[in-house]
Amino acid sequence: MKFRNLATSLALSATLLSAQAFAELTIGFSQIGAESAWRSAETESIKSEAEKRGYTLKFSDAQQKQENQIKAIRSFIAQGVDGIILAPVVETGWDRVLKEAKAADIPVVLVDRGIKVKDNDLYLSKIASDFVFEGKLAGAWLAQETNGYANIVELQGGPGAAPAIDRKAGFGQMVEQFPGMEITASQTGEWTRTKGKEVMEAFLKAQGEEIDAVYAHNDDMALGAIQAIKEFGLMPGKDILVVSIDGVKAAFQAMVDGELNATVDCNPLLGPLAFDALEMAFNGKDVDKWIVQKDKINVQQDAAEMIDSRMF
Ligand code: GZL
Repeated sequence: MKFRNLATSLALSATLLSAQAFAELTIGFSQIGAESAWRSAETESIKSEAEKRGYTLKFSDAQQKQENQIKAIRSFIAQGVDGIILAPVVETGWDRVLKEAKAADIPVVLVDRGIKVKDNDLYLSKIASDFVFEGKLAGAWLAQETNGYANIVELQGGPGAAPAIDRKAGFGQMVEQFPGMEITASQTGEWTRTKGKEVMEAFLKAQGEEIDAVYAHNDDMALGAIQAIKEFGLMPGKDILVVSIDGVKAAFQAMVDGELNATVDCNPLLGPLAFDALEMAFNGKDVDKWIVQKDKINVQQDAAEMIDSRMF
């Protein structure tokens, strides 16, 4: 059923509408891949919520490639899905395929990352954290922890990804307030433990004990860096402070072990919000353009009492 017709019919006969009507709907979900524990938790949240609400979910794993996401969206359009959920791997290059979805009256909800398009009407809503704020929280914590004096190496997320761009910007805006803090090296670790370890090994080879802290755009890269620091013969969390973002359970364990100092929350459990947004659109209701997730920082001293209640 086409989106506009569906909205009209639902608006006219909302009283007759039963939950059953939604259960007949099909949603396409274009996921980036499975590069991190955070990403896997998000995938599970969306799959389990679709099952709980009785939707048919068509899932596509893009293996980190935008062209695969664009192919998946075109396939969803050809199959006549009722809605699309997109986790966009990078910020740009979406205008054309989203115009095709709009022409087919298929609403698109962005989860966990934003995009830059000429017309923001090309997507219904973005359900994501404020990554600039997350970077600022990490920078503020490190400034306080080091009294504003630190040589910092940075493990960036994937090139062109909104969280990588904004987490770098937010952290940099905070750190530049302190003349004694300097980012001495910054390179992508591609969101993964393996690449994060590899890049940290190179940083250690070049700068060794000059490094006071590492800032990683996600926990998986931080955990790889921790391994590299240990193999280099230094103590992560003590000789080199480690601060990251995501708040996954493995990061809390690293804080319990004294090897990670702090991690900023970033909620991956976006399934309920994504389907709520689509259902509001199906009912002809307005949806906020950005449904922002509130984040906070988690520190080592609280990790032991918090770890068992972590949801991802
Ligand atoms: C953030 C999300 C990022 C996570 C990483 O919303 O896009 O991608 O921080 C993941 O762990 O790879």
